[in-house]
Amino acid sequence: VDPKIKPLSMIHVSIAFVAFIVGVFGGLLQGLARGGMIELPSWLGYYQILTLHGVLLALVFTTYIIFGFFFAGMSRTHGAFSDRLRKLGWAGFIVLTLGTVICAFMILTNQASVLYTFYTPLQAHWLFYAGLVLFVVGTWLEGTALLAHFFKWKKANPGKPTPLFGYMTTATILLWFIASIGVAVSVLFLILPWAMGITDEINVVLSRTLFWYFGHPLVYFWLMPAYMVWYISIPKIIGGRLFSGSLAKLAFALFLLFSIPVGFHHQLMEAGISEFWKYLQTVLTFIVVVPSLLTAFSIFATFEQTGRAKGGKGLLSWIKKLPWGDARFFAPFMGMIIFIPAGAGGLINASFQLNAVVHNTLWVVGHFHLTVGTTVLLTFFGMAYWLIPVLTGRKFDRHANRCGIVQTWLWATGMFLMSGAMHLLGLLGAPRRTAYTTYIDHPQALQWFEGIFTSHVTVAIGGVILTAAGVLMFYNFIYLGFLAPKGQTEFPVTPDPLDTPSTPRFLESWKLWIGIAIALILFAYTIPIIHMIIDAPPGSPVFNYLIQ
Ligand code: HAS
Repeated sequence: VDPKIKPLSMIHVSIAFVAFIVGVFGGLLQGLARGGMIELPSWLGYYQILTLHGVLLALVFTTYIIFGFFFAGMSRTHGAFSDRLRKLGWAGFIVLTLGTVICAFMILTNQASVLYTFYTPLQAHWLFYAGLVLFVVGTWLEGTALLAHFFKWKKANPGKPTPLFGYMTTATILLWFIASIGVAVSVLFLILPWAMGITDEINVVLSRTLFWYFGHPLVYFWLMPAYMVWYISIPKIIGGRLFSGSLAKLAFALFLLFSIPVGFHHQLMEAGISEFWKYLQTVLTFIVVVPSLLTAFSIFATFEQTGRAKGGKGLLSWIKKLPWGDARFFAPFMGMIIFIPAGAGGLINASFQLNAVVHNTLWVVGHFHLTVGTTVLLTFFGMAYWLIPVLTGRKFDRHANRCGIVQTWLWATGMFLMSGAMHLLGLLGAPRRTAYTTYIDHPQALQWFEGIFTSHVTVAIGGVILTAAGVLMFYNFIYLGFLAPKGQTEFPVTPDPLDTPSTPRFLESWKLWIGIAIALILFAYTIPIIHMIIDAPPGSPVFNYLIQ
């Protein structure tokens, strides 16, 4: 990794872990309060803590660690950044951080307790939304630096197959750019004017639709970098090579196409969108599962290929040849295993009728604690075990490894209890996002929630174990960043897959992928959005003023 980019990458990772530990304690307080085990002091609101927890972990931790990873990885695989692009990266970081600080301040002072989806008609102080705008603009600047670095490499290496890291970073950043336009339009044209008192009403269904146009690809913005660790780093860590580069590139191209025109699957229970468009986006949702299935196949094949090359025989005994004692492998592996039930839960959510059972219940909270909270986070932890020492010139030694293995077991156990109980409670009808934990003392509801596993207490116990795991992870960050012995650590990158020279040319055609992505978005969204604008009560959002 280019020494000049290391400080930029490390400052991203450091802010990510500071946000992480504060977010973890926010989660603990919130879980204990919801379980009825503590009462929050009068100056601290349930929804305030819930917003802090969601924003710090789902938005701040993920975004910072992803950009830290991208800057380091792009310099490792595509050479050093030019001074100009590095400065652009720093400029983006400053804007992003200014936005983060403003948002955090508004949440901490209870002026933005609107949860991480900032759903209207909940309203925050306008400064919170201004902070969000800066946050997004910061990521655009950083993303531009990364894309420019990639296309500079392409220009200097005509005809060469693109290294996987650059291909996947580009797909992820393009996805982010296209998706974040939705939230930018919603905040700038609908929410900010309303929060500032310029308009006195807001088109709720339109603002939520623009949010989910962004919100669903957001989850793939978290998942794709985790998949990059699986595709690019894990094969090297286990001593093998990735099974197929073409398949990996195809999976990322498919994510770019299909992860945006699916936002309605978060709004299946909402009025104001006709059934046809909901159905269409449900079908597209089932298509976006395909790249994850391709990934499951590729990674399993990589494991088997490597295990057999190391002498593993028989149907399954090659599994023994994988490095089970290495936390850099074990943490992401646990993430993969947990993604199997987590993904199945996603398919249940996406099924139109079943969504009626689970929507707005604790089931959904269980779903995203397994997906982003376990699969993605355990993968990022596994990545941190080598990325931090790479950036600080230290060694991932036995002590750090042991902590990593214990951390993984603790995190997985805590999540099993917490998310498992959340799923079951959700099926029994326990609502999400509510401080009314006694259900107005309704005897039957309380009876349902008094099982061993179907209990808010189990959720809280899981939360306590997760907090211990979070503290251990933060300790590992401090240890690897500042205390571990000095030395060389490798940024693991798979040797080129054997099919690299025969990668189909069309996979590298970004214009084609962007064109199809835009066509699909226009198809899935144009007519419903026109309806939302025409059917809205006159005088609500700025858009309506414009068309009258
Ligand atoms: Fe989701 C709600 C549907 C994936 C995150 N999701 C959420 C929310 C979040 C979230 C945060 O359709 C809540 C938003 C809110 O606050 O309201 N989700 C899906 C579907 C998928 C899916 C179809 N979600 C994710 C991922 C997330 C995430 C990934 C974060 C990173 N989700 C929904 C729906 C809702 C929803 C509805 C709305 C619910 C409602 O009503 O509110 C799919 O992408 C899942 C596909 C995945 C698979 C699994 C593949 C397995 C793999 C592992 C392989 C293992 C190996 C190891 C290789 C089919 C890749 C094997 C080795 C051995 C040796 C054994």
